[in-house]
Amino acid sequence: MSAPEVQDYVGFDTITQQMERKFLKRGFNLNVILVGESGMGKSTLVNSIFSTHLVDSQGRRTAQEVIRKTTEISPVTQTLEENGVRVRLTIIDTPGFGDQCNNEGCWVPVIKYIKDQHAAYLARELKPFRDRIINDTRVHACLYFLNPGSRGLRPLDVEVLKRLTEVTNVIPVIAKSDSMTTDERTLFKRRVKEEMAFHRISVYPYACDDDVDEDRALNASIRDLIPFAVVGSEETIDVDGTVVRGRRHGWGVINIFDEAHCDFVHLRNFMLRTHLSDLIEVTAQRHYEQFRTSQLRQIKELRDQQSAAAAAGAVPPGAVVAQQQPPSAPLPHQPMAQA
Ligand SMILES: Nc1nc2c(ncn2[C@@H]2O[C@H](COP(=O)(O)OP(=O)(O)O)[C@@H](O)[C@H]2O)c(=O)[nH]1
Ligand SMILES: [Mg+2]
Repeated sequence: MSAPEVQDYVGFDTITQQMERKFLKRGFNLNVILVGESGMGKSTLVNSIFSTHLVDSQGRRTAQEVIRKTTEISPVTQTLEENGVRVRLTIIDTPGFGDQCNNEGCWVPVIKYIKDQHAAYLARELKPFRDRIINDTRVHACLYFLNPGSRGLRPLDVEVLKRLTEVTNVIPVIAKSDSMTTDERTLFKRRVKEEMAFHRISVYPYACDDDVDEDRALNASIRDLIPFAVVGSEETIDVDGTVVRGRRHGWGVINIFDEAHCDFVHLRNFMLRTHLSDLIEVTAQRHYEQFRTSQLRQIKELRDQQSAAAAAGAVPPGAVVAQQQPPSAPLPHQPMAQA
């Protein structure tokens, strides 16, 4: 009797295709928060980055704006599509940030919003019967707009950036950089880098995540560009028969896609082409993980205190019953009601 034919090829190398198919079917969420004074070109920049890929609920491409005037922290979700890949993009605008005479505490609602999303995710994760897929509203990136009129980081920027970098991936940009000369831009970038180093503000991408030489080289070139000097425009202009997206000045046209004019293309490639999945991954592994650990530790400490008090007979029996509940309800950071 002959031996059965041995099939050497098993086929587990198709795992990448299997994962890709699953990933494409599910799609994914990208949540970006905009922080900066009003009039800094936040909405214009976001529309410049994303608008050409917007599709409406029927799957049609639309040229509609992502977002316009804002009076409160307002997330707006749109669907983007490219070659069959769908991204649910949520832009969270923060209105008039730092516009007041007294800006003390103006960052509080922004930080609260970001932590609320972490808390909501944790609460859903800790439910006894978890949803198979948790809708991810965690903020993956914060575009922080620096005023081109300032000579570097203002005290308010330092305060806000210190707090923001603790909870999310911050990408600083110099707003309306067409208002600066190239020398001013270079000087501004250098100052901002020095000040961030001095105040120990670490923005995305983080040096500790440079796993392989390839990442190291790419991330070094990105760190060199940071803060990205951007120019936004929603207008297309005809320049000698070529249509460009840009801004017309008396002396000529700024083409926002021209690397010699600004860093717009670098920022867009960085966010969407090279670091999109890393932004999402780092959010889960670094920022959310830190939040989760601190929340669960606080819950444990609270329970230990209650147990100690109960053992000493200082807590009435009702309180001991509360302590036996699952940890989903008593999160120390309570999220706002979710839509
Ligand atoms: N010079 C210049 N003006 C810009 C730029 N981006 C936007 N603007 C203009 O600045 C004004 C405010 O822009 P907007 O995007 O609404 O600012 P937001 O309040 O930060 O969202 C508009 O008139 C824009 O046309 C830019 O990069 N350079
Ligand atoms: Mg706006």
